[in-house]
Amino acid sequence: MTDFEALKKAVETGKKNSVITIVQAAIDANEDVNELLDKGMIPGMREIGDRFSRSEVYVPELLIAARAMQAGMSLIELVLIGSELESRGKIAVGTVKGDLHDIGKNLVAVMLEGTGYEVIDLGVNCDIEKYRSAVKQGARILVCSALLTTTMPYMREVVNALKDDVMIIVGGAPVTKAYADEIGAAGYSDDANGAVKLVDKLLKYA
Ligand code: B1M
Repeated sequence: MTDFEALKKAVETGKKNSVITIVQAAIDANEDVNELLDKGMIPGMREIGDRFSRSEVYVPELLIAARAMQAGMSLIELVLIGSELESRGKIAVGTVKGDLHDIGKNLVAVMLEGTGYEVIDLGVNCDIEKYRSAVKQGARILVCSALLTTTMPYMREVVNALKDDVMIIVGGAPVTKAYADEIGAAGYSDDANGAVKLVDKLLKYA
């Protein structure tokens, strides 16, 4: 059984090899990979973020933790999207203009792929034209992620520009349901599982 505290600490302190070892061992033992995320890896990222807020660590430590997190996520991704599912349609995911945080956005993308959606990953720093390009490629829903209070307002611009063409849903640490309602987004969720449930609901799979 995974030692979630050790996994959390390994992410927090950026011990990439330890993260890989712990995650691979859990996968080999057929453990629930969602628990690895929810009880170990995501709390580890939260902890390093809190320490950053208290000026106990700086950007390099955040980056090292992010690399360790991504290394674990790439193993989990192989499990989540390993099975061939019939496509439920195209969903585009992207972090808004000015924002380079992609771990949460990648998690949403992996969960969507794992449940049968075809994901168009627009990456980070997405302007309206980038989101529009996904609509042209047939995306049925745009998922906008923002992690900074300074970049969150760009979601309103995306919604204003594209809401007549496609459904736009929003999320990310500073985003709230009230904000999503205020800007006229089609929906909000506070985590990756919730994003999948929301997409299922909007496309009437649930
Ligand atoms: Co930055 N950063 N960062 N950072 N960083 C935060 C966000 C911050 C809260 C840290 C802090 O001060 N405590 C703070 C923002 C403060 C604010 O705006 N209120 C901050 C800051 C200030 C900055 C810089 C400005 C620092 C600087 O340079 N001085 C800078 C900005 C760069 C830029 O974007 N222009 C910066 C840079 C970085 C790194 C590059 C070093 C690195 C990112 C690496 C990467 O992403 N590849 C980084 C990191 C790692 C963080 C923290 C520590 C962790 C973020 C993370 O990955 N969390 C973060 C602190 C924190 O979040 N506690 C912080 C784990 C991830 C799984 O959670 O992304 O929230 P999250 O995703 C969740 C949900 O939000 C949701 O699902 C996921 C979980 O299931 N979700 C959605 C996300 N998108 C969704 C979309 C949906 C639905 C759900 O659509 C429907």
